Amino acid sequence: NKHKSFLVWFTGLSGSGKSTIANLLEKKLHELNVHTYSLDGDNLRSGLNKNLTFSKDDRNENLRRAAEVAKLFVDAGVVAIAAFISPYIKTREEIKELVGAENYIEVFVNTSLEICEQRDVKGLYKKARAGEIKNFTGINSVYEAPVNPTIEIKTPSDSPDVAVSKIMEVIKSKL
Ligand code: GGZ
Repeated sequence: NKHKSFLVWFTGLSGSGKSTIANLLEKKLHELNVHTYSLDGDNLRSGLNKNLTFSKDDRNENLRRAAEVAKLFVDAGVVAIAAFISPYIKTREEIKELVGAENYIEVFVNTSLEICEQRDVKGLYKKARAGEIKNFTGINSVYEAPVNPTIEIKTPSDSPDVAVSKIMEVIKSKL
């Protein structure tokens, strides 16, 4: 049961639900005996990328390294799942080029800033509003929404289950 491998790249604001959906997608793929590896700000910024800040240059370097690592997994036959804010259109285009357009599935988790800020799971929006965090995406750093993502998830109207169904619909022919 050898499957093809590719990269599912989630983009969206902090607190948009990227990780929740990515984790549920991973669970679903495991049920289908598909090998996956998940990359996100938490596991990369605490190790490989711990020297990087949230300046534009450092975000781009964070994402470049993430994409290079994802590419290694894709080369190894593993489905790579990446969940990063990845706020710039140009950077996402570079990632697509790096892994190859045929291997790149972009999932835009479209949750409004208002809702992300209401949720404020980690209290970071509050800190950003208070000026305690500089360059916080959506507050004082830009988020460039995808114009033509492979898949767009709208939360909270799309539940995590619905989101995973939408993604599965697109990737099932690749498995
Ligand atoms: C955005 C920040 C910032 C700033 C810390 N801006 O909700 P979280 O906590 O877990 O998700 C955010 C995470 C974003 O890291 P990424 O590697 O995904 O970002 S990027 O793609 O732009 O490189 C948030 C936390 O890091 N965080 N400071 N200033 N998010």
